[in-house]
Amino acid sequence: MTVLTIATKPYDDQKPGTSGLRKKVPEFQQANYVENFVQSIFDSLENFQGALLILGGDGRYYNREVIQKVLKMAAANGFGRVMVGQGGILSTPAASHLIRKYKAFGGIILSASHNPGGPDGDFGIKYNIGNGGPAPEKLTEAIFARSLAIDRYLTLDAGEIDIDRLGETKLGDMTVEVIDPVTDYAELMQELFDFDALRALLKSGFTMRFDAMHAVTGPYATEIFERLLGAPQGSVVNAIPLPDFGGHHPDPNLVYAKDLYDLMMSPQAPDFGAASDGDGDRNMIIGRGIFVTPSDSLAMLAANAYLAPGYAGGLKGIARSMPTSRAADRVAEKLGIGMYETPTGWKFFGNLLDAGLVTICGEESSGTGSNHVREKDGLWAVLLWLNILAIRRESVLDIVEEHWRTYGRNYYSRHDYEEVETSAANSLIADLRGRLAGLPGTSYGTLTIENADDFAYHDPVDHSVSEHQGIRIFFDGGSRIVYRLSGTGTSGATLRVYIERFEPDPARQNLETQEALADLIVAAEDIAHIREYTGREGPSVIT
Ligand code: VG1
Ligand code: CO
Repeated sequence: MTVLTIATKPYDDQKPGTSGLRKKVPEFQQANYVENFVQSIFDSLENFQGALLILGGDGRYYNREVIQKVLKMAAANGFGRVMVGQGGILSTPAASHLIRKYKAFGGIILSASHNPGGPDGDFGIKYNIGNGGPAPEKLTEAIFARSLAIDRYLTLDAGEIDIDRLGETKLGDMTVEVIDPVTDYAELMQELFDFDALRALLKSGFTMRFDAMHAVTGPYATEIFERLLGAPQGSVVNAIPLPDFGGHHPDPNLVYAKDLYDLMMSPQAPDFGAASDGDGDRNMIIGRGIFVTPSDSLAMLAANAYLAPGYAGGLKGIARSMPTSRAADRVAEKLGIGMYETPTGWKFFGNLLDAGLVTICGEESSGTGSNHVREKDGLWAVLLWLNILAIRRESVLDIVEEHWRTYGRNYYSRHDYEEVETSAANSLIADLRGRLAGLPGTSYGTLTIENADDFAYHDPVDHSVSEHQGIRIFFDGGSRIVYRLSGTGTSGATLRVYIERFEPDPARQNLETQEALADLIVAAEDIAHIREYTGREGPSVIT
C-alpha cells in the first residue's frame, strides 16, 4: 500500500469550539473537509511515529465513513497502531479511559454530543491528548491555524477496513485493532463502585429506568445495569444506537427527555430515572417526583462520594465551570477542600485533575465526572448516585431535601435563546460588556447589582489565561446572572442566560424554580435587552 499525498485547499471555518469542531453533516461532506481537519490535527502534533491512537464515535450518521478516512490517514501519517471501537463506537468517557489505560498518544472522537444527527443533522471531530482529556486551547488554536494554511493531506491507497470484526489487521505498516467498546469501561466502573451493594439494591425491589436516547450509552448501560447488576430486562430503554438517534435530540434535559421526566412525575414512577446524551458524557438524574439539577447533583455527589469505594479516601478538591451554580462551593467549604471555578468546557478541568488538585468536576449542562478519566461521564454519575442510594437506602427526594436543609438551596435555571442571528447576539454581548463598569449600584426592582465583570480564567497550573468567558452580574444577597454565547451550536448563535439565587431558609426551599427566580428573570431581560436584540419574546429552551 502506498502513501498518497493529496493536494487540498484550506477552509476558513475549522475553528474548534467548546468541544471540538461541530458542523452540519453536509458541511463535513464537502470535498476534503474531514481530511483537512484531521491532517491539521496530525500536523499540529509531534513525535507520534509508531504510537497508539484511540478512535471511535457516538455512531451518528457519517461516523463509519469518517472512521475509514481517519484510519487511512493515521497509517499514512505514521501511527503504529489504532484501537477502534467495534462498529466505530466509543463513548467519550470510554475513549478517554482507553487513552489512559493503554497510554495512547491521543484519540480522535467523532461526535457532536447532544446535537441531533442524521444526514441534515450535526457531526463533530474532537482530538484528545495523552492524559485522555480534550485538547487544551493552545492546541486547538494551533490546529485551527494549521487548517488555514493546509495544502496537502496524507492517506493510504487502501480499500475498506472491516471495523465490525474484533481483532487485529494490518493497514500498511500500522496495526488496526478492533476492540469491544464496553469491556474496559465496565471494568473501570467495577473498580470505582460497590457492585455487590448495587446488586443488593436492585434485588431489594428498587426499580430504575435508564434512557439511552438511541445514542452511544445503550450497549454500555445494558451491559452494566442489566447484565452485571441484574436490573430487569427493559430497565434500559432506547438502547440501540441509531445514526439519527430516532430523530430526536440526544440531549438529556427536561425538554428532550420529557418522556422520562413525565414517567418520573407519575404514579407509575420507578425509584430512579436517568439518561445520557449522544456521546455518553452527560447525565440526567431524576428521583421519583424530583428532578435533580446538574448543579445540585454535583454538590450532592461531592458530599456523598465517600460512600463509594473509589472515593472512600475523600476528595482532594472540587471544580465547576463558572456558570454552574455555587451549590458545590458550600460542600467544598464544609469539607475543607479546594474549590476551583473554570470556563465552560471540560478541557479546563484537565490541568486541575492532572495536578491532583481536584477529584470531582461538574458543569450545569448535565456534566459530572472525576479523576477516573479526563472527560465528563454520564454512566459514572448514574452509578455514583446508585452507589449512594444503595448505602443510604433513602429516596432521592429525601437525600435532596436533606442536602438543602444542611447547605441551603441554590435555585438555578438556564434560559437558552437558540439560533439567534449571530451579529445580534454578538452586539448584545458587546453592548453589555461596554456597560459593565456602570452597572454596580444600579437597581432592578428590589435587586441591586453589587459587582459585574467579564470572566477571565487564570489556570493555576500552567498559568495560561482565557478571557471573555462570560459576563457575570452579582447582586446583593448572593444572586447571580451570567450571560454567554454557546460554542457548540451549528447554526446562528445561542445565547445562554444562567440564573441563580441562594435560599438558606428551609421553609422557602420548595418553590417552583421559575417562580423562585422570577425577579431575576425580569432583571436578566432589563439588563441585557434580550428581546430588543434577538426579537424573541422568550427563551427557546429552559433547563
Ligand atoms: C455546552 C455546555 C458545556 C459543555 C459543552 C460540551 O457548551 O454548555 O457545559 O461542556 O456543551 O458538552 P456551549 O459552549 O454550547 O455552552 V457535550 O456533552 O459536547 O460533549
Ligand atoms: Co456529550
